[in-house]
Amino acid sequence: MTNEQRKIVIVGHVDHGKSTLLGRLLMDFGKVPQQTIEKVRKVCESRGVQLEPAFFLDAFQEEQEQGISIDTTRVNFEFEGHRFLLIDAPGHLEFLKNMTSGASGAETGILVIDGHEGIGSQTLRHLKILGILGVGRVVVVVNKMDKSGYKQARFEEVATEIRAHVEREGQTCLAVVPISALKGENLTASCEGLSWYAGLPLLPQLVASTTAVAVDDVEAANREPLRMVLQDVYRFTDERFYAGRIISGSIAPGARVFFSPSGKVSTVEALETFPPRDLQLAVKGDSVALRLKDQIFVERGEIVSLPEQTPEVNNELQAKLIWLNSEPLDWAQEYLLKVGTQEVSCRLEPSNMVFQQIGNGDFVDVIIKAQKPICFDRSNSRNFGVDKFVICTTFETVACGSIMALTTATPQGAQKSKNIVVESGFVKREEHENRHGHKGTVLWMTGLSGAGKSTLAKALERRLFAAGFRVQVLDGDNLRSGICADLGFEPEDRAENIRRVAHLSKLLLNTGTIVISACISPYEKDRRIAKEIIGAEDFHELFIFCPIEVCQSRDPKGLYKKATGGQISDFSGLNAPYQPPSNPKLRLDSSTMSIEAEVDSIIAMLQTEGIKPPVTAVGARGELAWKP
Ligand code: ADX
Repeated sequence: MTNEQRKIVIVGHVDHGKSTLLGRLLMDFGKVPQQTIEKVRKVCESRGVQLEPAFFLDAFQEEQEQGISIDTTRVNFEFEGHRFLLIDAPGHLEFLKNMTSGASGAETGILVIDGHEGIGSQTLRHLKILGILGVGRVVVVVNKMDKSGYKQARFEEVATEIRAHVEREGQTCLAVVPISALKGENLTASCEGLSWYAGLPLLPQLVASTTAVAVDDVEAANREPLRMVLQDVYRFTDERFYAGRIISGSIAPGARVFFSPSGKVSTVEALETFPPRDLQLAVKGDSVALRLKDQIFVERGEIVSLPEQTPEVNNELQAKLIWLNSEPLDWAQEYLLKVGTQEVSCRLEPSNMVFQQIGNGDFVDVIIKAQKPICFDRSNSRNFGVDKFVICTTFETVACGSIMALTTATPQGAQKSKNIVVESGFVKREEHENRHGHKGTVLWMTGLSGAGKSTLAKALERRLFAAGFRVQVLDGDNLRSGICADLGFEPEDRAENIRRVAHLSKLLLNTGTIVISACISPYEKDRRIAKEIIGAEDFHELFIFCPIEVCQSRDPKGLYKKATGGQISDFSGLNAPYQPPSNPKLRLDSSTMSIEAEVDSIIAMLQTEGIKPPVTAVGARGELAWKP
């Protein structure tokens, strides 16, 4: 039997048939003993009621109350060898209050709508619940098609309307499927009434739209980024113990750990537990205390991660929030923001700047302005870490939600003078490109200091130059001795550095040049802004990877030595974050690849992007230098 399953969250009003659908799936495909089904059937008969799928679910709930453990909020079933776990997400406030405690781990959600009644405020509420749970992909089920006479026009009407709503919420509508849960129609196969429907029935559609993940795959869980929330630091005699709970990934003695937001680093010497036992690996859910090689000063609230997979740090975040208090949200009030074990004062601002009244149970997109930087992860399909939060007053929890993204100051927003009129009509990029006989583009390298960005940039520049390309390297150190000489290494200065490099890249790109930018660019947010400035089509992110130990042993400029000796603060990878790109165009490991092989991979990538060297006056391209 496969050890994989597909996790799906299901939302929708009970009256719209969510229970009927869950009951039906449990009855038809669940691993429920026949005798249990028979028992329920008999009870129904004795009471003179017909066995309806929803009732079947209720009967289980009753049994559950009597101590038989069938959890109706997590329905397991199997269809054609595919295992499913449907997680029921109720719409009530109690459930939503608890949601910050754990992630569903589901990427896809099912939204059940009564096709007869159509979309109501409840439907939109359920859609927003999916949003807040970080479930971005939705399969909509239009139920009770039997009741609405299997009318195609009615279905299309509901489908068009719901697709628009899903998009407006920033989610993806994977499919809209007409069904009758009561009759079990179009779950596995179409039926006569729905012969006009061209799509897949619900279960094959779910197989097609979702990916199976291994159940209890310890290795996979270990591959998740480490996130440990620090609860306390205990001192016994001379030693400090850093106690907390692991909410993602795993940790073992010998691991190098990074504390955010303080930026402190150390190595784990041992994992201590109470009562004491010999623990060589602590995983998600474990509460442990770390004994570290160094006695570092950090406080409750910090997040422990690996140095190459740090959480983000910012004091402004964008979030989806549900208000959970009878007192409406007060936009002028100061609240307490809690993320993991971090607590910080904050104010809320509506993302759309429309300060409307937000009452109990209302959803709203907000910008959270915290008084000091906090660490967090973004809520996404694989929501692994510190991506949920609660908002409190001194007395109670008043809201909870998911962190969606960082706020980015738009380039226009950063403009000081309002009296600027942008000129147009200059020689166009295509004209430059036509003259030079090749296209321009930007190769944006990112990686730790000492990873080999500058070395690779020089070798690549040579090869491209020999092949006849116009090429320009923008090297971090060199720019910082000129155009960026006023900047340091605090997050704000790095952001400004990267903004300038991005604008320089864009200017050069407009002359049809191949731009090679070689800056650490450690923050994902800054690289994202660079991508926006340059344009996604021309922004090729190259992750020049190298284990920090190797960078440290290379230490070409002696900076690692200085940083570990305490002479440099904010040093990327040591006492300042390096956030590796999650989806780079190329990842080159400079600790295992030769420079030639790295250049070859970049050239091969450019070739697949349709970038060719120019034809020279004698009619040949600079192919020799160009071919990988
Ligand atoms: S970035 O973070 O803003 O992209 P950039 O690439 O321009 O950095 O500059 C990094 C270079 O500055 C490094 O190669 C290193 O030589 C030097 N440097 C000096 N201090 C630091 C520091 N605190 N962190 C990182 N690099 C530093």
